[in-house]
Amino acid sequence: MSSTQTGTVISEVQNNIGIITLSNPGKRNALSQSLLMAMIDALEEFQLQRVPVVIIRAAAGVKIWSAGHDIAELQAHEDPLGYFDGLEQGLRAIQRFHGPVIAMVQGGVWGGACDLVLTCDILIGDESSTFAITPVKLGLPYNVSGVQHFINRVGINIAKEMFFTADPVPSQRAKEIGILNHLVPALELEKFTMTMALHIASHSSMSVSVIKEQFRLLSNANPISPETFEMIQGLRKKVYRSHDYAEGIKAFMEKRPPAFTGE
Ligand code: YXS
Repeated sequence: MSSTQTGTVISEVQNNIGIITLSNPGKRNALSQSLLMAMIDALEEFQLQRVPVVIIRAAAGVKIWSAGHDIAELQAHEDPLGYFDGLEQGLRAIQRFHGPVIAMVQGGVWGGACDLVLTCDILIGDESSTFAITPVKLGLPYNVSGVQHFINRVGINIAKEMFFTADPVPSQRAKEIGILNHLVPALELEKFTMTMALHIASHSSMSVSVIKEQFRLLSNANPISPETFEMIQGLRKKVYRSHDYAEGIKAFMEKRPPAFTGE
């Protein structure tokens, strides 16, 4: 078993299964540019080593799996989720990895990290896992592909409730609405997840890989007209140029509730 610690991520291979452990507890595994680049590097290395399945996890027993996008890296008046943003690059790296990426979750998953685990191919959590998508708490506009991820995963009505309330969805409800593939007792979580990973790895990796790519292409097959895309981008620009977004970031950094004005 080889193990590499790159700053905020530990990557290792166990029985030919790749394991990426988010490892920045002081910042609640916030998805900083450096953490995301380390995750992408680990996936690229696993791809080169022809590792068939990858598990993304946090350290055992954490209360927060990931606090989402690193708010300290968000810039008021700029698109927070542009195509080349680290989070978006990370989500695409997960989608394009040649084999299944399994998210193994204990603790709270917040904001962009919720998009990340929903972008993984399989999601397995224990009773402590919760899932919250939180742009409205920061006055932030989510992006087209991100909203689509949620609609694809939980359906439009549940996705609306998640986005509008920004409330953490507890594990039992997450299982009921399809966020979790499996809800497993904490003590069994690691064994259950590794057993599934090894089971998938025992099948034809070429067949699995091509079927994963078919899912990616079909789930993205929602053509919208250039005018519709430009309208969405225009609406998003109003939000990320707003007072509320600047206030959302400032309030978090000052550790106080935001004073939104709806402008
Ligand atoms: O004060 P220090 O230096 O110790 O740092 C504190 C927090 O500032 C830091 N931290 C973060 N830093 C950057 N980005 C974050 N998202 C973030 N979250 C936390 O970590 C240190 C410990 O935080 P603390 O004391 O609050 O820990 P806690 O255990 O009491 O509470 C854990 C959380 C996760 C409940 C709490 O930290 C929290 O509510 N964090 C923000 C969660 C959130 O709203 N995430 C969304 C980020 S924006 C995003 O992902 C998308 C763009 S969107 O908004 O669209 O969803």
